[in-house]
Amino acid sequence: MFNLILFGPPGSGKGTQSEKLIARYGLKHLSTGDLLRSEIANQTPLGLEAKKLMDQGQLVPDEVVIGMIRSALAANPAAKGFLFDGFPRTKAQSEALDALLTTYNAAINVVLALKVSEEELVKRLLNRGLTSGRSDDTKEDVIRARIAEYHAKTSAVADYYAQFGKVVMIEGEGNVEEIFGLLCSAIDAKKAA
Ligand code: B4P
Repeated sequence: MFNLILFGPPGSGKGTQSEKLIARYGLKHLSTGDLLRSEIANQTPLGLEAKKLMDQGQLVPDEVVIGMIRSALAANPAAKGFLFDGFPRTKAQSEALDALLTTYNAAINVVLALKVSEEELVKRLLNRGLTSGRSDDTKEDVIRARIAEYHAKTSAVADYYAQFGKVVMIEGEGNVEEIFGLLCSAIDAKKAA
């Protein structure tokens, strides 16, 4: 199995690049943001609770997202690898993911961390908010709160994986194809190592 984490702040291109990477490498895409939005669309109790937090730019509790990932791994026994998009977002989620993968005799092979300036993030997300129907993309104060959550809780994920030498920083500003090329080069180098 080849498992990768696409890491970065909100709006850094994780969702955009994930679509292209899964097509190239045949990985199963697991996006906790997409899983949560599907719960919201189905108006499940979990979705209704998650929406309140997401609309304020806050993270959903660790137990909830870890449970979703546990189920998704169990539901895809034939996957040749996973691309984790937007997960893990806290150190506790990182440790839980490592423990879960160990039960499948697997591990995270690489963490690709997209680097984008805060002004560019805000610009992209407000722009997406014009068409996406995502309520967390329409208000600048909510977008800034998401970025603050990222600095407070999520940037620790990169530190956690850096201690195992698994993090590769990728310049996340530029055109989508150029950035995709940088990501592919990093994956190919890791696979060849
Ligand atoms: P997510 O769904 O993960 O979304 P995101 O971080 O906002 O965006 P992403 O990074 O995927 O967007 P992309 O750049 O592709 O999270 C939403 C919320 O769910 C969180 O705030 C949280 O509340 C909750 N949540 C999710 N996972 C959780 C977890 N593990 N634990 C707790 N809570 C969790 O796209 C952004 C825009 O940029 C697009 O319009 C795109 O077209 C554009 N773009 C992309 N690349 C570009 C480029 N190179 N140049 C210009 N524009 C670009």
